[in-house]
Amino acid sequence: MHHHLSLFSLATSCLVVLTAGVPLMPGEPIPNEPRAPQICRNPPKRLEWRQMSQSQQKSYIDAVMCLTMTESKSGIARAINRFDDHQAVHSVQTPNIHWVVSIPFIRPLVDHLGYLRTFANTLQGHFILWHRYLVATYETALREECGYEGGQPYWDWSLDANPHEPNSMAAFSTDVLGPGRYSFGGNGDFVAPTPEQNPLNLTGGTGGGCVRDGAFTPDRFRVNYGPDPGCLKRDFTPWVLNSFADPARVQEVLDQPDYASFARTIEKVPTFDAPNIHGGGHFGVGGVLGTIGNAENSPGDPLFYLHHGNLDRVLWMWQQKDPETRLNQVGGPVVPMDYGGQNVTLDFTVNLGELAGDATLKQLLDTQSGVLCYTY
Ligand SMILES: [Cu+2]
Repeated sequence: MHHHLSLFSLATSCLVVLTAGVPLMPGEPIPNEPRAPQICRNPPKRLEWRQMSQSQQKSYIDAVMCLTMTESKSGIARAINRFDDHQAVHSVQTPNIHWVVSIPFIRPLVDHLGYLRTFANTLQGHFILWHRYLVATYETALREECGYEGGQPYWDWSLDANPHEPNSMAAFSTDVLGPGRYSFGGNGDFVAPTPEQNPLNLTGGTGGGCVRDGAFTPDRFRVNYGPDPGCLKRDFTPWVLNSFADPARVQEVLDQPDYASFARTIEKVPTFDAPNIHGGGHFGVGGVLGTIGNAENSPGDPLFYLHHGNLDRVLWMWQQKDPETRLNQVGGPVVPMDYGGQNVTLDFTVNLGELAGDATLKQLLDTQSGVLCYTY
């Protein structure tokens, strides 16, 4: 059974918002009440997948499977279970839904680049902090609803990328993407994409079909949400992973002097000519046809949370270099790529629909603010 928002509860939450005086952006979904302040005690420590013991890896995979067997509560149509919920919230919060319809100059840009459609809250100042909140909310669901006791793992792809051998498949042959029952599995069978499926003309894909090994094979796991329900798909694209996940690209991000430039360098510009660490995990693993490279629905691949977990760790490491400043600083455009336009501020509010309370960017800067509670 699905949960549905009644008109009454919509009206009630709207009333709460108006009473609280929170400004509503045009086209924004109706916010929830802010999460009650909590104190962060015993923050779980997030580990690289290969730092975890086999039993820790098993308990993580078991908890993800548990989410897929727990009833949805996002209220989003076609989200069947709690795993789907997080994918669905990512999917509905795309820039085209939020902004493009009402901002004419962005429309031709999006239609031309295609890429902008690809990721929720992308190329905006709040991109990395919105994703921090999504990953942390998923981690909380694993812990509170599925008995997982650890932190959200991450995949440090910079350990595996080899920029000097762009065609090497070695980065895909580690224990992260291994074939074992408690690994994330490998490539899909080769499928040649049609031109319509590949508007950005990404070359070098080696897969495209269903994942045949690891924990998320078709007999155990199904992508329910999005335009392509069915098996989990991968389309390993080695040149993208090897160049985009290059340790030098990570260092370039860590060397940025302020939040706005940090945020911009993580994503760069929407083209494959500009290697950027965000695109590395998505297009290196997902290519043209893989789930994690797909449109709004990249969180349909459980590996999404390890990829974004690592991006979040890069943010955390950058913040640790100057916490006094960097736990109190945001920037970057409200509108995708609108550099020079309105910037996000510390009290800019983001939401995850019904999955969690609304949060300000200030609350999301600190991984132990109480709204968040984890460490690396
Ligand atoms: Cu992403």
